[in-house]
Amino acid sequence: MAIQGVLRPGHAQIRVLNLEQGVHFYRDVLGLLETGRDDQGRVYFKAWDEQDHNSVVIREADRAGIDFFAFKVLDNDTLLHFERALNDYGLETSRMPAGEMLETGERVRFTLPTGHLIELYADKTWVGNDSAELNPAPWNANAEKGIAPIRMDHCLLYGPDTAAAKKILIEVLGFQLVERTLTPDREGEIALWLSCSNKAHDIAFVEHSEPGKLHHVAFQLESWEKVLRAADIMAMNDVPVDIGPTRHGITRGCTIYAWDPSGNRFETFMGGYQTYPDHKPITWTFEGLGEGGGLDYAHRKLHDTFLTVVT
Ligand code: M3P
Ligand code: FE
Repeated sequence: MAIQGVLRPGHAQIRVLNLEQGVHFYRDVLGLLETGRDDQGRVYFKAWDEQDHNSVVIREADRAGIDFFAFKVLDNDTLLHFERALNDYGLETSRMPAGEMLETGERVRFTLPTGHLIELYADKTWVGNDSAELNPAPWNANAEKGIAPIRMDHCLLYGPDTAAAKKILIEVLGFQLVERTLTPDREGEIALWLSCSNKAHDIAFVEHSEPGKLHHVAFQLESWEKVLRAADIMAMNDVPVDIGPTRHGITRGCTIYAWDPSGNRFETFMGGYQTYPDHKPITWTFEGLGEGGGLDYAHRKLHDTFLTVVT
């Protein structure tokens, strides 16, 4: 088995200002499947082709944003290994008990220097994707409801000291740096794209003075046609679009950035390339992010909202 350690993004808990409006958006417009509600009032969703019980959890609160972002790890030995490695590195961790989130095992939590709460867990109930276990069809009716992404794919987080967060993800959790954008003086890094797999990224950061901020949670689609169909569905449902449909130069993802009814940005995208542990990181200058097309290759500009609108 080649993929070990941290397997993939597992769940994101997102705050919404109105729960039923949030449910309508995530279930009926984005097209996630509702998989449960708990006694804290949280609503759980999964994308149609995900196998585990949940990947997006929403909670009503008086401000939007992200409560935590989690990665699934291989097994419980791996979870214990990372817990100890984080502690040895000097980071405090705590454990959330099994069942605190529906159908989810114990979670190890820690806070990155950027102010983001990150969780690791090994167990979540397998529910499958509603396809036959024997000789399955390539898709089923769930793949056509709303925008219907395949999976929750990655997030982009804004906060201070992204250099320290990068060090933890690389040195403790085994991520690799795939792309980066330099600061205008080229002395430091203003943005980082990191992978725990061979996706172009599983998590990304932009340097920002306020801690714990969310830029977007991203959802993967199968094709450019489906990205354009997503744009149609957004328009039909009055979803405010930020950028796109276009392509990012960075990661090469073909994308739309848009906002949920609470102002949390989300991304629907397809493509991007595969990375491998022997690849070297790609570097962009600050001008490259804007005029060089890193953010928006078609329009080659740094949209104002990119650096200023976060939740
Ligand atoms: C993504 C992605 C920028 C590139 C962003 C890339 C902000 O969000 O999913 O590929 O330059
Ligand atoms: Fe993204």
